[in-house]
Amino acid sequence: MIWVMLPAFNEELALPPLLERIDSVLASAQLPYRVVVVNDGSSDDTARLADELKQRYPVDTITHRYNRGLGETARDGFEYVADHGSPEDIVVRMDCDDTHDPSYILAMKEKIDAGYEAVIASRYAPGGGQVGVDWYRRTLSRGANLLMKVVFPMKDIWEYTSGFRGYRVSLIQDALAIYGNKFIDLKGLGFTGTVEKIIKLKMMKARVAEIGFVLRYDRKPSDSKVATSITTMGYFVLIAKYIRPWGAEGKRWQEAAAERAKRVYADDGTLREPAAGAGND
Ligand SMILES: Nc1nc2c(ncn2[C@@H]2O[C@H](COP(=O)(O)OP(=O)(O)O)[C@@H](O)[C@H]2O)c(=O)[nH]1
Ligand SMILES: [Mg+2]
Repeated sequence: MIWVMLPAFNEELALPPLLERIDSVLASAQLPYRVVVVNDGSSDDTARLADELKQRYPVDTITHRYNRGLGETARDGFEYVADHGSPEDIVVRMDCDDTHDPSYILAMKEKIDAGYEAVIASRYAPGGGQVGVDWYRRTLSRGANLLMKVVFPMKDIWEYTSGFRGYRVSLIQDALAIYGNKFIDLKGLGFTGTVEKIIKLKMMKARVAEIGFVLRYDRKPSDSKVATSITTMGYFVLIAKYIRPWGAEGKRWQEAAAERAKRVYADDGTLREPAAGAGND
């Protein structure tokens, strides 16, 4: 099963065409799927449309009465999939603004089937790029990603900030077992939680791959909801907190993460199948 998780804040224009595209990609590949729309206190028609779309597509909804921001929205979506999914399922989190082409889900699945636990759709990987992003945001984003690469080096990973990623559900289940409510801890800081997640998965020694992806910002029908200044500040908080996880909690995380890596990976670094995800119930 493929779970597609969509954080949605005032996405009435993008949601219906995006669901149609997701269905056309996954149904024609004959992959069973469910979409989880996490409506984050939208003041437009997102809630009504999401309910209506349930009649045509396999959709579950989670609703925040008030806007809580992307961190809490993603957290609730991941917890939902961890609770309702099986360890061998895949969860893909993508933006709900129709700038992420769902056909990349197939390439993500291929990587996960080949033994990776997380796959990042990356503008900076071969074949990647972006259309319609202005010079200021391109530069800011490139700078932030290079900074993250220096501070939190990960082999072959160049895009730490991408919101378009796929994961084995067992990885998310294990991450929640280790970090609990602190899996995404930096909540009110714009998109910081997206980077935090990959840092925490890195601590678990998860095998992470990138695939080239073209961000189609020119397709975005609504304004951006990202506050770049808050997110930039968030990255510095992230560095201070996680360059070396501190204290008793940091030590406990590192031990649990290392124990998990030993359980899930064989000595040659490949996943032990099908044991991944077992043992956390
Ligand atoms: N920024 C922001 N995005 C939210 C919030 N709640 C949900 N989202 C969703 O998070 C995703 C990322 O936001 P988006 O506007 O696409 O950012 P951008 O593409 O980087 O400019 C979209 O799917 C939003 O609908 C929120 O409170 N703030
Ligand atoms: Mg977006």
